[in-house]
Amino acid sequence: MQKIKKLIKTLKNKKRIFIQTHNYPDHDAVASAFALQYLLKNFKIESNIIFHGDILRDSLQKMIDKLNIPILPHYKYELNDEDTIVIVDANKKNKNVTALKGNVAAVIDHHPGIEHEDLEFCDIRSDYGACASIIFSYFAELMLEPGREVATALHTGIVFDTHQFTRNASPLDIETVAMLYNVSDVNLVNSLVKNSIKLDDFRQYRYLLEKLRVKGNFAYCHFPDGCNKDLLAILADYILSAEEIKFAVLSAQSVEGISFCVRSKIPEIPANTAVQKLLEGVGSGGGHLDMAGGRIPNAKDFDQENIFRTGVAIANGRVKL
Ligand SMILES: [Mn+2]
Repeated sequence: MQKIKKLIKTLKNKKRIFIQTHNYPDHDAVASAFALQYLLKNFKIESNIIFHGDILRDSLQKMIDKLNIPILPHYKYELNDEDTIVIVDANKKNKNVTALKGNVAAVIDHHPGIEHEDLEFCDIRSDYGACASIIFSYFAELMLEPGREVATALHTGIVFDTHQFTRNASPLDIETVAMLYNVSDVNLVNSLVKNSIKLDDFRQYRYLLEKLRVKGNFAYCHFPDGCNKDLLAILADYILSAEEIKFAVLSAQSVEGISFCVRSKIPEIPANTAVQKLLEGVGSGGGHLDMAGGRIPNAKDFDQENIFRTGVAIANGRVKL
């Protein structure tokens, strides 16, 4: 049976359905939820899009506003045990997905992960650079055309998540965008991509350039006054754009302790194992080979010097990963 037919069958007779993105959703997560909602509606299955956390980037808020994406914080609905949840762009039991009331029936994700046995539907394809590409494959299976808004959202999600086809992009993502290209509002996509930061963010850029510590091919900076998670990721990519830097770590004070963003350009230093080594005993983290995130829940356990020393040792190959 086609994947999508199975999902539709799973959701057909459920009472209330919620499509939940990962916490602090990004463009890909919101686009995936929006497109899935549209697809289900075609089969007379109503659903609501929910998330936990905040919409951090103005660029994402602009996408939501311009495309009229009906996404709301989960507390706006009173979820109960009879509700059904579909998680997109993340997996059940992930640290970045708040467990809500209701039963998680389905997961659609492109991050490496396990298929939890209690799920009625699970579609994990880690060879895709964006969850939006997986969602579009359902449209293709059904020969269903996404409308202009949905096509624009999917197109934006793929471009952002693959960092304009430079990160984990597969031919599948490129083929998807090629198919969406004639339907989507390309000017809007380009404008969302090009205007991804605000003038006010330059304060954090200045701080970074002044305080960045570099040793060999390793770079580290801590933001004691905090830095929003999305901007931290943008700054980490920015540092890595320097040819000499191969491995970069940024950390920032946050309400949840200390947040980490790790980037690597070399296979010998997988970002996901490096972050675990860096936070060993005091926190946790995970992600991809080239990008990862982590957290030390208790700020008291954070030792900036130790992070720098460990980072240098990893970069030198003195610490086995
Ligand atoms: Mn994604």
